[in-house]
Amino acid sequence: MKQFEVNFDGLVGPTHNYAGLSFGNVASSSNAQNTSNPKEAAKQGLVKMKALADLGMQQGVLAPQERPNVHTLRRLGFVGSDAEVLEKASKQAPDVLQAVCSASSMWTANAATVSPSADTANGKVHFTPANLTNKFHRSLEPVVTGRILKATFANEKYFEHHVHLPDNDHFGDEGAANHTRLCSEYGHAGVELFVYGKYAFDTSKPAPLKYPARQTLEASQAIARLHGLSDENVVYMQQNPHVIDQGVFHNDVISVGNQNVLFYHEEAFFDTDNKLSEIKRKFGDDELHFIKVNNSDVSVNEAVKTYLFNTQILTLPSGEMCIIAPTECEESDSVSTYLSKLTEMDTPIKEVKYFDVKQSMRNGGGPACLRLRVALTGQELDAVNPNTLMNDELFAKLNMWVDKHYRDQISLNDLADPQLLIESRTALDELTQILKLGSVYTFQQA
Ligand code: SUG
Repeated sequence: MKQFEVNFDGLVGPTHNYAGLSFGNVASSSNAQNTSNPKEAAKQGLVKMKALADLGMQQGVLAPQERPNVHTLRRLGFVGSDAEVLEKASKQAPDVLQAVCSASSMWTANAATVSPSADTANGKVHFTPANLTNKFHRSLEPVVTGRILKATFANEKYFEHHVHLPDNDHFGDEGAANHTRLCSEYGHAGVELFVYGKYAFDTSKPAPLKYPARQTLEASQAIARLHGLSDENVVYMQQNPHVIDQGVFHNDVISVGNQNVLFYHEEAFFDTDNKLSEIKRKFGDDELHFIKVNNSDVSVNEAVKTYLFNTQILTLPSGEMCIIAPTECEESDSVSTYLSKLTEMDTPIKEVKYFDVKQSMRNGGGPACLRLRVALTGQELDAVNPNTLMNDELFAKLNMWVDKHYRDQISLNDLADPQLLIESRTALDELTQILKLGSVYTFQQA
């Protein structure tokens, strides 16, 4: 049976900017107010997608969202023409305007949690968009994310789509950023790891003190129920509250898994030894590699700065694994030394490739944030909307599309420019035709 892990990367939207919206995400706060480069950002993302396709990987694209989100401004009481709504919001509520302009849907690791058919009770691939309740700007994503996912994975014979969890901090869900899956082969049943930051209902349990825990245990349990996962194939692990307080706002900033490899920092988890034993027991007899990085090699602070764990671990067609890392890792002495040591160790990881995704990194989004992993069988892959799969032709088309519609620079003052809204909608309307998504955007449905 053919089986694949397909990475669906988020295309960076035309309003990419630095607004400092994510308390607890150090890069987002420290780059607030900087001028952004949307065209460069989109192209950096496309280069990564194309490079992975060229490595022989299956690579997909997920469309960005409509921003500025004028519909939300109207819901908040701003009235008039679109230009008047933007103008009033910029005068009366500039922070709200910035939030509704965020291109944060590019980080598709937060788009949804996905369970492959080998793990689910009804043998379908299950998708639940993340509600992202912890951040206002991100809480605006799930409805349209659901439409984009349905337009990409439309065939009901293979794909099942759920509504996002109730929009409340008790069920705060950040999608695949707090979920990973270990397996011997992508098409075999695996162990799904759900990593939560806090308990929602029992506040006597450990929780971070300085920064928010965005994912709750209760949200993770709800996703496992919705997807029809068996208890024997699920492990719930708590993130170490102290690392959340050091800027590890998602688990994928401190650990990453692929097939039989779990790559993690020694401080990543709470109750680590017990949880690793549970994973081992549930994983069964096949070979399993726990690759632990010690503080003496890379500190938590350096991991947050360089995104050593926000790397993609890919299984190449040769069977060897390769790490896709941001250039920030190459520029750090301790991390680059560690990574070259890692490729010599007795693990399946044999190669590191560095990519420049600095535009995204400045908002706290590394290579792994930019992608949603979907493990598929050959038949399921054939049922995916083929216009969303990367190849030479789509790469050329999307680069031309970016050249045609994107600005070189955006500063926060530009967000109220009604022309930006027109440019953005024109671009997205054309994109839905390139990717053959149908009318997924609210402005197309009016
Ligand atoms: O949710 N940053 C995103 C980064 C998401 C990274 N994703 C993963 N770790 N999987 C966030 O904090 C910043 C936007 C701004 O400040 O303009 C932002 O939304």
